[in-house]
Amino acid sequence: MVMTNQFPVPPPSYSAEPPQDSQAPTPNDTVIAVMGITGAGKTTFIQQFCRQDLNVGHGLQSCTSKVEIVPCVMPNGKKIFLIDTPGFDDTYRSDTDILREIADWLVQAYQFRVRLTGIIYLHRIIDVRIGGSGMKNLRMFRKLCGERGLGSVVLATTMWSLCPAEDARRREDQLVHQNDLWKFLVGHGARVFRQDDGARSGQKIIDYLVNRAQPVTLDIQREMVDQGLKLADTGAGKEVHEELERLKEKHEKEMKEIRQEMEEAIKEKDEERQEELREYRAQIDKQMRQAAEQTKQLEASREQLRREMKEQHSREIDQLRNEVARRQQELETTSRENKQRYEQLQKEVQDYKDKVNRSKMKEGFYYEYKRTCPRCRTNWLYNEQPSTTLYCAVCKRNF
Ligand SMILES: Nc1nc2c(ncn2[C@@H]2O[C@H](COP(=O)(O)OP(=O)(O)OP(=O)(O)O)[C@@H](O)[C@H]2O)c(=O)[nH]1
Ligand SMILES: [Mg+2]
Repeated sequence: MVMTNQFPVPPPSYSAEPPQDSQAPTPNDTVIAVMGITGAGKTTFIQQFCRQDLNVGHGLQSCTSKVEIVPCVMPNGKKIFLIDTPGFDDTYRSDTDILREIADWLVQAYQFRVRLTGIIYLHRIIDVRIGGSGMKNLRMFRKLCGERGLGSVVLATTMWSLCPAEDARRREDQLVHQNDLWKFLVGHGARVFRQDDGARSGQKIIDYLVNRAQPVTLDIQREMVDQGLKLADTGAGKEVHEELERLKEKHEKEMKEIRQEMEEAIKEKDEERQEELREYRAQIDKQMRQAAEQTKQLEASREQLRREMKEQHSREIDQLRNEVARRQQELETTSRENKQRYEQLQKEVQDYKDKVNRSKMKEGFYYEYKRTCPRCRTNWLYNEQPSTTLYCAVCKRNF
């Protein structure tokens, strides 16, 4: 069972919402968040423990688009909660959306005194270099966590079976020793593991965090709850905000170029070029409006964020409920139609059986052939057409 963000025991000092799901994490539970770039293997990692089908991606697009709370029972019977998170640079959602989703969950958890036992940051060892997306995820991860909680962080590499061991070891070494990669995190207490043996290596990671048992408060939780900062003023928020500013500058530059090119196209009476530029301008205009909307959304305080996320989640839950209702209806219609078809087929089978019987009854009639002995005039009856010769038992001779 996958839950949405709900917490059961509101602490007296906060005006949080009432509990809605008794299975949601409580302050005494072990809760571990799994983060990393899209396709790093977060959902696969979690699926190994929870014995249920989660949404594992098989294409190039991002798969997990929401924070999902997955209760898992470990082989030793201990129940823990693993938190699946969407990566930044998602195919379908903006970084602002992802940050709002993650920040809202973390802030709520902190308000309900549910603290993370640890965070696992996954990285694909098959990646030859860490591209823009990987760097962004790493930066966001650092900003969300801050320095103080890094002792409860595990940096783990996945997909060892997909590349030569020598290459993998070299890349791992580079990750650990390169300044802009994991060096800082490792230097502040993060531990490096290999997720190279499915549930077994995964279990070692979980055991390490559980045994360490040092719940962590992340920077984003301190910033938004203890310091009352708006999302845009948190470290992670600033990171996204800066990128939106860079995007804005890029858009403005593009608009300026479009205007210049448009003037030339008008001068040259180049209608085709003008049309192309109009379409391009409409596209940039749309992107500018979306970026402005995202900048506005970053301005949310934690209360405002909670309100908006609550509305968003309740819309999403409504949509999911509608989907359930639609499929339920389809199931009932199919089952009704199948029942009708079943009954119809049953009737047809019976009809055919009756026909067989009736046909057999047709064959059940017999015709009596009567032949008379030409000599003694005795009448003889036959079920089947008698042969041309007639034997008369009275005369004891053939005719
Ligand atoms: N060989 C191998 N494949 C893996 C491993 N981990 C994940 N995969 C595969 O990688 C693909 C992506 O895995 P996911 O678990 O969906 O990745 P994710 O991090 O949840 O991705 P998003 O939900 O998009 O953020 C899937 O096809 C998995 O089967 C691993 O350790 N080894
Ligand atoms: Mg996933």
